[in-house]
Amino acid sequence: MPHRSNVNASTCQNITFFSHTFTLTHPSVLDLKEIMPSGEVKLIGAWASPFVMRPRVALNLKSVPYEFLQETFGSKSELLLKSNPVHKKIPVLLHADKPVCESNIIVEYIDETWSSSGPSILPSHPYDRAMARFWAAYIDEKWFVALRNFLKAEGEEEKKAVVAQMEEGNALLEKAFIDCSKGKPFFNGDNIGYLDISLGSFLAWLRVTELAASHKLLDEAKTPSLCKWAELFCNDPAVKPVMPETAKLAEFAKKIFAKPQA
Ligand SMILES: N[C@@H](CCC(=O)N[C@@H](CS)C(=O)NCC(=O)O)C(=O)O
Repeated sequence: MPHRSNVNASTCQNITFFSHTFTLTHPSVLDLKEIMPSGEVKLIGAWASPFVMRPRVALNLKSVPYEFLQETFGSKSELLLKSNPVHKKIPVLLHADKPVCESNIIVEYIDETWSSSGPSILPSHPYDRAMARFWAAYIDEKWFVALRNFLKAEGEEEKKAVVAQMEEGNALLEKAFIDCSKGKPFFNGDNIGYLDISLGSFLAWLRVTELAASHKLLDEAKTPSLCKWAELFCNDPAVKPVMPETAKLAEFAKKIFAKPQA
């Protein structure tokens, strides 16, 4: 078992031993480190995955130390296949070796399991919780699908149709932000919460898509609240250390979306 080094209480660090990265964040991490058996929390994932970013942000918010087990792009480890035999996808959280799958379910699990550490991730009122879950489902089922289609779209007509879909989605999310945030900086109010994590984890891919297409998808003039929110989200201490760098992600995107030569 690799040894974990001591960490200055006020820093955020990624410490890599062999192929595993240990992410250590907020001040109270030292307290949790003392009471949690080492190796208790592991996350199977990959740095570039927006879905994996969700539990990483949630674990950071709760100051839970974890071992990051990175999958290699294009292959699936035995541990992944054994831990998520239904979908065979990342992320998978292993808590005392018990697997939890599906990013949003993992985020809820983290919130409930470490309820007394850090801010609440799900809103406290049942109606607000229902709305957060509703919009998170919309983001995965509709908004993200349009973003992915934009990357794959061929020809001007196809691109125009996807841009229209994205703009419609962004307008809905701008309105959802105004309703959910109630004048506060985040969907969840004063702190990052469920819906912030759900949408915010796609921001790096959104930037890469904008660069590749030379087209602004999140437009200051059309969605001013979302643009302001996006900046705050990216600069949050729970987010910054796990947000993929745009240039590195753009390189990775080029590799995975490269068309085979005829
Ligand atoms: N609904 C899943 C989606 C996870 C997902 O699509 N993960 C991708 C990586 S970004 C994956 O594992 N893909 C491998 C595959 O599709 O076989 C979640 O929210 O966790």
